[in-house]
Amino acid sequence: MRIDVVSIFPEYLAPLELSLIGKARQDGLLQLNVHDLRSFTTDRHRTVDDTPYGGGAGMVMKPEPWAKALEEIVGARAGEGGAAKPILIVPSPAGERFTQSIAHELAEEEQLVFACGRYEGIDERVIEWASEHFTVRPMSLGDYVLNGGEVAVLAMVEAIGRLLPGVVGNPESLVEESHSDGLLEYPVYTKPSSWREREVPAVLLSGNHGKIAQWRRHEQFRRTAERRPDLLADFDASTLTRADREVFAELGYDVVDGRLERRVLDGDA
Ligand code: 6GU
Repeated sequence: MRIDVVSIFPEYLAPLELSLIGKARQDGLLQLNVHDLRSFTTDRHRTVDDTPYGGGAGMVMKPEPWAKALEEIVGARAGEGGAAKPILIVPSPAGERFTQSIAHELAEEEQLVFACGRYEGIDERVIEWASEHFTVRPMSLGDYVLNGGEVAVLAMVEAIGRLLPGVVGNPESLVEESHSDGLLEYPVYTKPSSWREREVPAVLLSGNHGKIAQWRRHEQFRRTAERRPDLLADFDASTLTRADREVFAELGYDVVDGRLERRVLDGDA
């Protein structure tokens, strides 16, 4: 996969040289280029922003440097022949929510381009114009505001990059993790089995792999109900075992038409 990132703070992306993603780059599994938006300006002050039409606080990123940067990035692909439109991801708190399922989708692409806005954002005409050359996807990490797209790009590139074949040493570790099956991950323990008067749950020392698998699954149910009950609305409950249903019943959920339904308790209404 090839990834291009455009930013006025290219140094912000330096952590992508470390750890698994850094190794993936060295191994040639991921080709990652970071571009300084200011190198696409033509004035002496290397201006990338200006005041907003219509007034208001803050500054808006000017269209010309963005067009030059994005043209150079797509232009570099001219002649590659038959390649699909690259995806242009525009990090923004006003974007679609980035999820594990979108990370999987994007990991299948040949090329991703990330356009890091700062200030109040990029002139909207850049987004319109770019859709001629790219599939544009405004993306948000969650419902809070960062100062710019760089930190969000670090998160998205790591989430996508670790899904590329060969990046994570043991691909099995991608299967049993939070959000891989619509549930949060179960708690984990290591030695010593007794630590500051706290014991590792006995089932994990039992050697009974069936029991261990069931305990872990039920811990996933408990955690998800406690921390992220919103995830349970999309959970496919049609294949739950009797023991599974009993755990959900304790947590206040019934299975109705293959879906989990929160039981209405007396006094809730
Ligand atoms: Cl992707 N960008 C910015 N600036 N703020 C955010 C975000 C992205 N996701 C959540 N907050």
